[in-house]
Amino acid sequence: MTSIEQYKGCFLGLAMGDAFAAPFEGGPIERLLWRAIGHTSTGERRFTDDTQMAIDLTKSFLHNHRIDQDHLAQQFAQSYRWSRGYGPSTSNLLKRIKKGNCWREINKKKFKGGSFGNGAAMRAPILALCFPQDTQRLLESTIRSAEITHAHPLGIEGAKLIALVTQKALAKSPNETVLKEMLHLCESETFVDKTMYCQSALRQATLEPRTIRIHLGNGIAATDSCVTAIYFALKFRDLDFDIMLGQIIKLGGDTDTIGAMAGAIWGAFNGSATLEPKISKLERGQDIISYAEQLFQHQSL
Ligand code: F2R
Ligand code: MG
Ligand code: MG
Ligand code: MG
Repeated sequence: MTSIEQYKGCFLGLAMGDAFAAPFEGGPIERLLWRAIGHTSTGERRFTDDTQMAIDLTKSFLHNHRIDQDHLAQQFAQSYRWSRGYGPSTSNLLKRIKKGNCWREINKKKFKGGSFGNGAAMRAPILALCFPQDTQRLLESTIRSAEITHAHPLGIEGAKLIALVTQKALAKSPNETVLKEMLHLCESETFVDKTMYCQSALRQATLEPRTIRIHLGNGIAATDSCVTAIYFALKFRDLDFDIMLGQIIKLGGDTDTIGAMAGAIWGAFNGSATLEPKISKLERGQDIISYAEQLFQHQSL
């Protein structure tokens, strides 16, 4: 039986992985900017687009009891602030929805077939909190959430993998079972290859950052970050959150998003006991706990 602590651990792990690794995302310019705007006026670490979209997804689900794409698109757009560090294509899309454009008419325009960034995957752990038991509903809802901003098949596939692994983490499934189910779900050669690499890497000592960058990736594309995050979460599932995040920070690249996805899965396995003492360092930490509690209570409706 999944516990309230696992729900809180999952949401806090996502927000803390995001906020605590955000200062290390990208190159020198991004890091300099985040140094200037990365704290609240009361000194907490600000979260980025990853957590904001997870909150939006939570609010929309709690309001509709399902994934209503039009409502969710409006929720994303109304929360948009440039200072959360959204990806360029998502940023453009949300600004246009805010001006009254319909998401269905513009979400495939910038890139033919839609974005394959990791923006749909970074909010996907929340869908496992919405649908902790029913895998088919989980995957259908993940597609509906992803389609708004990340209609490209690889953007959707990454999101489905993160949602599935979070659901398996809530059930405390063994790593081998998780990897088998991932392979069953994979549709593209890239995700199959990376999942198989992850499977063999988990049998070895922790890989060097350079090796992970080469074989699994550390970039903003779903194919360069989702399996990377899953590797960290499965490797560190019985170990310390801060040690895992330290390794993700050493990897560089899209640290906030790899931190958010790995953090959420880690928290779904381990619960919130070691994360809650750190909430005073996190922007809106108490709100994050409250959203996790509301999602937990929603299961019994
Ligand atoms: N944007 C950032 N980080 C930079 C700034 C961070 C700094 N802390 C600050 O605040 O200033 N992070 C965010 O972007 C990443 C991806 O998010 P998302 O929503 O997936 O972005 P987007 O724009 O949809 O896609 C990202 C880029 O990928 C390339 N791309 C995507 N689909 C493509 C396609 N079909 N064909 C060609 N290229 C494609 C484009 O370059 C997109 O701009 C997350 O890390 C989030 O945290
Ligand atoms: Mg971000
Ligand atoms: Mg298959
Ligand atoms: Mg990022």
